[in-house]
Amino acid sequence: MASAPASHATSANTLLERPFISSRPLQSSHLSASAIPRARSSQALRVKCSAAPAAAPAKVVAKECRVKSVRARQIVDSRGNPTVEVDLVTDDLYRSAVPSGASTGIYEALELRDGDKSVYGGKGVLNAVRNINEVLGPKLVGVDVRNQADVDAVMLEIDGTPNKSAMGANAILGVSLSVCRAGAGAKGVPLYKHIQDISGTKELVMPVPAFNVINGGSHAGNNLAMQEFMILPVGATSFAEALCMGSEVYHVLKGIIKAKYGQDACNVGDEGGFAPNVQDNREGLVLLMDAIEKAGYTGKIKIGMDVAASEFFLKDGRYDLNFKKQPNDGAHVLSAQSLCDLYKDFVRDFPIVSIEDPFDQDDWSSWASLQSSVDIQLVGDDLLVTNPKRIAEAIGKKACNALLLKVNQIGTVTESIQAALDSKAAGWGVMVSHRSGETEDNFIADLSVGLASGQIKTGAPCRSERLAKYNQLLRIEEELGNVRYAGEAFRSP
Ligand code: 2PG
Ligand code: MG
Repeated sequence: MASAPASHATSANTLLERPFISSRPLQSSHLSASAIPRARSSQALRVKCSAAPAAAPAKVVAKECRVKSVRARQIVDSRGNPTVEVDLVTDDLYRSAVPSGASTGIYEALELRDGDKSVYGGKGVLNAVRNINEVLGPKLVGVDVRNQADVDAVMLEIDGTPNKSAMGANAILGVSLSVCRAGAGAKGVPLYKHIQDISGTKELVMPVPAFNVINGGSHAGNNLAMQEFMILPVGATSFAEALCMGSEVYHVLKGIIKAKYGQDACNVGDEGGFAPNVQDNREGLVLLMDAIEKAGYTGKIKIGMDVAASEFFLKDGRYDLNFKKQPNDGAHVLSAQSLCDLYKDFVRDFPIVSIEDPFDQDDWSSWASLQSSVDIQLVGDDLLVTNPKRIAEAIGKKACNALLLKVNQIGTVTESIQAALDSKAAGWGVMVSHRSGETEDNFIADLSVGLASGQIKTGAPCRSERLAKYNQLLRIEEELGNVRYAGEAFRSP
């Protein structure tokens, strides 16, 4: 386990004396080394935690803003694999848990696993837990949780690596999420409101949910190569109505799949979608169309896909749409150009509004070629890994026009917000996303509202680790009352 160099204590300690500046939108400099606060006059800067921040609503119940303790433990996620949970205490307890992907991008920040094959198949996270309990946690005792960017910068400095491999992105993220929750608690505002403040978002907006109702790729034991077949109720008038529409289509789809392929085709994949054993990806789209029509929502529900093409990219630059059968006869291997043509056919024949990861994470020219020939949303997931540097590269190369925002790909709340802001500034869409391995943590629901991302994908309307997020969105919509639903404007709400 890595231990923190002595000099890092200075940065954490100066944070104890840093004034809280309310509603301070993030700047790109927040995570540079120069952004780490320097010691100033020790008297004047000490924060009064009982004082309400200037921009807070009148009814604020300001709470303790200093970290008293940070304690992590190993828990188990929706796939039965260990993950990190963090309890951060000020005068309340703020608990967060870290998600985990299966179709992970090679440029993601490092998820620290113990690797001891005799325990949890090597997937234990006890080293990440220890890094929190023995290194990060003790350094953060006394810091002001309202200064999210500064706290995250201190953790980055302690880690000291470009991909968070010393502490583990799972360790850093668990703490970062809890700091954000505690920041909201200290200000006496809901989490989405705190996120709105620190991101400088003008108006809160309810996102369009992208329900992943047919699972393939690395998330399901069927023959489908493409990973996610999603329905987006853009014609709803509220999030609650969108959830109702999604749930109704989901159940109609179940009936169609049962009638066509039998009962066992209704088993669900990692994200709660059905996993019928079909080979042809077009068939997945036809099933969605049938279900949407039978449920009476033609025109009101559009289609999205996550191809997760990095999973079936071959060394020779082609794509194997039968990658789950090994060895195979190569009959389903396509050139990048043929795959591009297939997408264009799909877009012509179906109401597809969004395609994620249509090509491999390094196949930049194929991305740019598709982007220049279709009008729909092209979402970078493995391509961008929620990393402001990869986003800048993609903007320059005109490779895509939307960000998939996954907090654990980058590892801090601050960098996640920065990724969203950079993407919006480029005129892109932003889809907040879960991981295929999830927990009951619902942070991303508040994140999507607080950032006004306009879109969220967090699986099918089925399985509690998915519904934890959708149900939180119902609560937020109820609490806000007269709030706008992104609807057709989901790409630029
Ligand atoms: C994706 C995600 C979430 P995973 O590819 O978008 O749906 O899957 O978490 O396995 O990367
Ligand atoms: Mg993806």
